[in-house]
Amino acid sequence: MTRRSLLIVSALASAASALWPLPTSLSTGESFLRLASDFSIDHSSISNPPQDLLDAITRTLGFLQTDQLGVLTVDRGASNASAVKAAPEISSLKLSFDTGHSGTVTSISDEAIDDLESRVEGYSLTLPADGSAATIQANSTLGLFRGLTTFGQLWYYVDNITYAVEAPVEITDSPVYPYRGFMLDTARNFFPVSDILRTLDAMSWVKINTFHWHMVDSQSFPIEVPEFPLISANGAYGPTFVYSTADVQNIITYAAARGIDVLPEVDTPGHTAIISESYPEHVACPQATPWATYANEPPAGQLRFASADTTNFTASLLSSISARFPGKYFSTGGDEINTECYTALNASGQTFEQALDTFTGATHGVLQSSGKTTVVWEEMVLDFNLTSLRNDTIVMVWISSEDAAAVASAGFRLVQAPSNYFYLDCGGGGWVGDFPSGNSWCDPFKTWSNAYTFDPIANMTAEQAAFVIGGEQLLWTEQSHASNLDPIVWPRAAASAEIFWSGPGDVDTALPRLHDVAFRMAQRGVGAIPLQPMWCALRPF
Ligand code: CP6
Repeated sequence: MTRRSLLIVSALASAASALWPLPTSLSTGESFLRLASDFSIDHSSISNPPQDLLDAITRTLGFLQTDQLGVLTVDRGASNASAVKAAPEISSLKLSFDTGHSGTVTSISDEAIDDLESRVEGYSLTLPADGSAATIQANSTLGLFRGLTTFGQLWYYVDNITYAVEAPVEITDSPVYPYRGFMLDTARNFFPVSDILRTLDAMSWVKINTFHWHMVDSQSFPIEVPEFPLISANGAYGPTFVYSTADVQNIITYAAARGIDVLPEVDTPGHTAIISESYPEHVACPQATPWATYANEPPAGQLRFASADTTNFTASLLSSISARFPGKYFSTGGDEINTECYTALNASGQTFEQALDTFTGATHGVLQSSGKTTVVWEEMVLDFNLTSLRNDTIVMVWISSEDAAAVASAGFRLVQAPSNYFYLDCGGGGWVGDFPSGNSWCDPFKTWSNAYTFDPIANMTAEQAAFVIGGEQLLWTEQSHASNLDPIVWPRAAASAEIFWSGPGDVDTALPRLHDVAFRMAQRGVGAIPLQPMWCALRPF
């Protein structure tokens, strides 16, 4: 037997094969268990359970009947029919708070949008082998929810039997990093709300807690802003390609009930050409040619950030949009600001950096005064010396993982979103005929295992590492929309979900577990792709 086949065989016989992300501490046995036909999840020790927790319980019970063997998956012990049939039955999972819990019950939704530092996501879980009740205990509603998610990964369903293969199970679990995200660009191509909701479900199954929503860009402005009605009327791809205020609310509520905070992004002052369709006075060099001189992607055009009027307009636009999001964080972008386009402004006497500093101070100021913490792309820290950038700003490192140390040294908390590991869209080598060649960020395609080898604190001192708050995989959507959303994202985006919950892992032992993630996603209605032919798991070589 090769080393590889040994790994696959041993993974089949290990409960760790089913869990993603791996818990902090896990012990398993080798006993089969079955769910009794009257199995229930007992929340009687929680007074006034919030509706979102009750709904999560209902969904968990549903998964126990949907995660059927037979598609994308392997035997998982089912062929041992006698062991399955003879297994002890468990009839209850008891949820309770830790003895230290305050007794004040909030909700998954309220806790999901708390400050990152205040979020409590840990839990402990036991699954005894003798059929006595399983338990999940946590110090928060969000923790109970994370525990339910893990519980749902312990079971398989076949021929009307729901069974587990490795009781007893004991888990104590909490995330290594507070920020675990996924970014979706809804400006290059539009995604119907239902596709976003399905993505949120899949995110929650791997304990991703932040939906970084890159809502708008130079190509389209699909968000309805009641105070600025022209902006989506003229800026969306069409009247049906707009997220209404009700749609946005629906997305926020759906996400929060699944432990996910929405981090909205309105990229400024670059990536804003589309605003010229509604407010031409605020956009410099619209449609300038050749576009490649004035922007990294067509069309050219960015906010006149040296203008006081444009600065006020932008502050007011950001304030209107941010008021509809209950979370604490708001991204103002700040990537790929074009200097040629700035020069074309002929701005009176101010340097690029002075103008950007004033603009940033004003736009961030209005967000901060309404209680938001601002988020920016790395250029705002590494390319300029902006005195107005408050030091509680969170910085997204994207150009290269090598830039993280410098951001940390500058004293900013950072999210790891490096294009060389975490960009999900790369592989086509460009999307429009004249896209610059040799685009090393985006080539080659990032496999799940490439993403999975990422070390969040590589080449950092302990002091720098303390600034890393987490990471995310990202989908820029020049080449995707609803038709290929699931397959381009899943299960690959689960790679960072595990790295930032559990810490870096081992690719060989991750593979069979990720195969299980893909299987469950497919069974639950998300079009995850297989990572290998089924043959590899059924007939280890
Ligand atoms: N759009 C915006 C993009 C990109 C960024 N910002 C991007 C840059 C390089 C690659 C992929 C995407 N399309 N607004 C960078 C943060 Cl390779």
